Amino acid sequence: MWTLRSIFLWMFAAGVTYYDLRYRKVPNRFVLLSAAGGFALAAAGGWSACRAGLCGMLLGFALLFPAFLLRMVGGGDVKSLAVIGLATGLGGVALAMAVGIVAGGVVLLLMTVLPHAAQRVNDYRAALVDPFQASYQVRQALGALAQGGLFGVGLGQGVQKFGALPLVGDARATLDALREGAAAAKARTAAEYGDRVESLKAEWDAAVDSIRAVETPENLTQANVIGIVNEASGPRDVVVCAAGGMPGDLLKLWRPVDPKGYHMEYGFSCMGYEIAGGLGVKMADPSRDVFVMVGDGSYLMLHTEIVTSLEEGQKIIIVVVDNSGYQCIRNLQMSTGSPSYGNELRYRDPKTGILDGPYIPIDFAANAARLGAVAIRAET
Ligand SMILES: Cc1ncc(C[n+]2csc(CCOP(=O)(O)OP(=O)(O)O)c2C)c(N)n1
Ligand SMILES: [Mg+2]
Repeated sequence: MWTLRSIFLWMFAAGVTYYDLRYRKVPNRFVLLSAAGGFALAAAGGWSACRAGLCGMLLGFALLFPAFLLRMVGGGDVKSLAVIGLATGLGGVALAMAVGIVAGGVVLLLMTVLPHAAQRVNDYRAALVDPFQASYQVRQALGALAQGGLFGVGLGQGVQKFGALPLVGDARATLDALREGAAAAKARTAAEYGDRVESLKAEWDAAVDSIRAVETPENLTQANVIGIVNEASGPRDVVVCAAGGMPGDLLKLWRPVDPKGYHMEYGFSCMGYEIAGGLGVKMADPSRDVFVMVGDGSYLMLHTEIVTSLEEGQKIIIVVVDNSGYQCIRNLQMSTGSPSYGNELRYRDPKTGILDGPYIPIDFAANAARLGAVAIRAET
């Protein structure tokens, strides 16, 4: 039968269950509010009910407090039994305690006969302490739920990455908030971590220097060209690139100074973007020199915006690195077990019937000059 008291007890039990599962603790505010409700229920029954309630509360507290001191139960358990006692008196506490013991016994029994289930419970409990090892999945699941309510943020829209805390928000606003928060908290990188980053950076800088250094001027590598162009550019100038082997090499070897000095179309890595994109970059800020780094393959795909740049009177500096074809794709092709085929700019050999004749000597400087550009050929 529904009485005020039973409704109160059910609501209290639901609240405790919710807080315990969600936050693993029962907040004091909730306990105090419930205690006030329990006391009101007792007081409504007159002085004797009030006395019974207070006795129930004391008994509830006394029964579990030693177990709390022995770390067998949590503080929330003690407080909850005290509130139940307040609302129900001595008999209610005894009943709640008996039910609790039986339920605990059943759980213990289940954990003994189903050890893998027990393992999962332990993993869940450990998830916040040790997010890796066996608790990894649980931690990830909690992360997935964290921002999206009970159903998470949705299939395929997870925000967690290995070893990271998920955070959803507008990237710029979130970074600002993090920066302010870190400054307010006076957060500092651990000294050992900073030292490690510094030594790795020094190691990397030395590697870049040696890879960029020209050893055989008559046979420049792409890395050499990147180094030479980088040295020739000013700190505010912009390098533009999109496809081929160059973006990967630029990422490793170019040293940008200005935040706007490095413009890569590496979302789609679309061949042909380079010169047209470089013109756009130049028009966006004519005060900067723009260095378009482009492979011969990409140049062949789209170079006619040279004419547009002349039309618009916008100077762009185009550096074509000619290696006779789609060499990065040829590398991929051969690294997956295929013989070299169709990726180099070669004549078809009538004897073999395939494109394995001599390289086609393409005069890119002449091509650009014929379009009206000032063209310089670097013989290497
Ligand atoms: C429009 C377009 N088609 C095809 C590709 C695939 N693709 C990526 S790099 C590349 C070859 C680029 O040749 P090149 O510009 O000479 O650079 P290299 O590989 O020689 O460094 C190809 C075909 C692409 N990225 N974009
Ligand atoms: Mg090429």
